[in-house]
Amino acid sequence: MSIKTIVTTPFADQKPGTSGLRKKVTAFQSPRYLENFVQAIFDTIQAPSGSTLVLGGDGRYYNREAIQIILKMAAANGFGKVLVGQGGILSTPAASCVIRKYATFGGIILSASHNPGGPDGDFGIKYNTGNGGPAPEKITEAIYARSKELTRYRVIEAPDVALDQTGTYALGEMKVEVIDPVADYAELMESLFDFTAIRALIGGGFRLCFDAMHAVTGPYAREILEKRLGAPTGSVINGVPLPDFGGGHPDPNLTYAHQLVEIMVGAEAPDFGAASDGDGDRNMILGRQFFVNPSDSLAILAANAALAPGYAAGLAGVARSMPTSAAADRVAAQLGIPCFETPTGWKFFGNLMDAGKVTLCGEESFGTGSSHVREKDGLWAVLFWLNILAKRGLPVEEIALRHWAEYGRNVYSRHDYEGLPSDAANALMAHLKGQFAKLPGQRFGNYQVKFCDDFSYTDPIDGSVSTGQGLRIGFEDGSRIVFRLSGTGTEGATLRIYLEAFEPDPAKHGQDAQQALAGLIVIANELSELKLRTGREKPTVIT
Ligand code: VG1
Ligand code: CO
Repeated sequence: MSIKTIVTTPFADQKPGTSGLRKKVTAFQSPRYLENFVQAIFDTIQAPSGSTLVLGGDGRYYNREAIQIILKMAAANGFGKVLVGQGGILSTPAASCVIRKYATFGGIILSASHNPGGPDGDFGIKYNTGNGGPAPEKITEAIYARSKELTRYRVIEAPDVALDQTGTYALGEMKVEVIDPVADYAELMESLFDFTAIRALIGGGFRLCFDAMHAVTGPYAREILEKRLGAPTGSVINGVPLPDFGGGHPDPNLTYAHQLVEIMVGAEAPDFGAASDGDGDRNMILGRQFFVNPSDSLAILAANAALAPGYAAGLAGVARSMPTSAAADRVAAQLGIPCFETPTGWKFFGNLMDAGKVTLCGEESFGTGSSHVREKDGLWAVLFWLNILAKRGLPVEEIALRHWAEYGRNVYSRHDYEGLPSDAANALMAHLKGQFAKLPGQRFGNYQVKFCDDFSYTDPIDGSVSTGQGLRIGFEDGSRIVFRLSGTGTEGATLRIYLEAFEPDPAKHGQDAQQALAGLIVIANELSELKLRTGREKPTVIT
C-alpha cells in the first residue's frame, strides 16, 4: 500500500472555536481543506506509531466522505487501529465513552452539533484527547498554529472501507474496527442509573416523548428508552438520523424543538418530554406544560444525585460555565462541596474532572454531564431525570417548584441575536467595554452596578489562563447581565445576552422569567445600544 505525500498550502482560517472547527460543508469540501486540518491534528498530537484512534460523527451530510478521508490519512500517519462507529455514527458522549473504555490515544469527532446540516449546512471536526474530553486550548492553539504552516499531508491510496457492517477490516498496515455505536454507551448508562425503577415507572403508565430531531441520538434513544426501559414504540420521535436533520435545526430549545414543545403544552401531553441536539450532547427537559431551564436542571440533578446509584456515594464538587446561573452554587453550598466557575465550553471541565475535583458539570446552553465521560451528555441527563422522577414520584414541575422553595430561584434567561454583521457585534462589545470604568456605582432603576469585567479564568490544575470570556455586569442585589459572542457559528456573529436575578420569595416563583427579568432586559439593551447597533427589535431565540 503506497503512502502518498501531497503538497499543500495552508488555509488561514482553521482556528477552532468553542468546540472544534466549524465551517460550511462547502468549505470542508474544497480541495485539501479537511486534509490540511486533519494533518495539523496528527502533526500536533504526535501519537506514537501503532496508536489507536476513535472516529465517528453525528451522521450529517459529508460525514461518510470525511470518515473515508480521515481513515486513509490515519493509516498513512502510522496509526495501528481506528475504532469507527457503524455507519460512521458516534454521538459525542458515546465517542468519549469509547475513548475512555478502550483507553485509546484520542478520537476525532465529526459534528457541528446544533448547527443545521445538508449540502448548504455546516460541518465540523474536533479532536478529543485520551481522557475522552475535548482538547484543551493549549492543543487547539497548537493545531491552529500548525495549520498555518502546513506544506504537505499524508494519505494512502486504497478503496473505501465498508462502514455499514461491524467487523475488522485492513486498511494498509492499519486495522479498522467498525463497532456498534450504541452498545458501550448503553452499558455505561445501565451502570449509572436505576433501570429497574425507571422500567417500573414507565410500566405504571408514566408517558414520555423523546425528540431525537433526526439527529444522532435516535438509535441510542430507541435502544435505551424503548428497548431496555420499555417505553412504547413511538415514544422516540424523529428517531432516524438524516444527513440534513430533516431540514431542521437540531438544537433542543423552545424555538427549534417546536414539535416536542407543541406536544408538551397540549391537552394530552405526556408526563415527560426531552430532546437532544445534532451530536447528542445537549438536552432539553420538559414537564407537562413546564420548561426546565438548563441552569436549574443542573442544580436539581446535583440536589437529587444521591437517588441515582452511580452518584449515591456523593459528589466531589460541581462546576458550571460562567454564564450559567448560580442555582448550582446554592446546592453545592448546602452539600458542603466546592463549585467551580469556568469559561464557556466543555473543554474547561476536563482538568477538574481528571483531578477528581468535580463530579457534575453544566452549562446554561442545554449541556449537563458528569465524570462518567468527558463530554456533556444529552441522554445521560434524560436518564438522570427519569431516575429522579421514578424515585420521587412527583411531576417535573413539582420537583422544580419544591427545589426553588428550598433554595430560592435564580430566575434566568438567555437572549440570542443570530446572524449579526460581525463588525456591528464587535463594535457593540467594544462599546460596552468602553463604559466599564464609569459604570460601577451607577444606578439604573432598581439596580445599582457593583462591578463589571471581562471574565478570565485561571485553570486551578495546570495554571493556564483564558482571557476575554465574556463581559459581566454585576449588580448590588446579586443579579447580573453577561454579554458574549458565540464561538460556534459559521455565519456573521451571534450575540448572547445572559440575564439572571435571584428571587427568594416562593410566592413569586411561578412568575414568567421574561417578566421577572424585564427591568434587566431594558438595561442590557440600553447599555449595549442594541437596537441602534444591530437594527434588531427582538432576539432570534429566547431560552
Ligand atoms: C455554544 C454554547 C456552549 C457550548 C458550545 C458547544 O457555544 O454556548 O455552552 O459548550 O456551544 O456545544 P457558543 O460559543 O456558541 O456560545 V455543542 O452542543 O455545539 O458541541
Ligand atoms: Co452538541
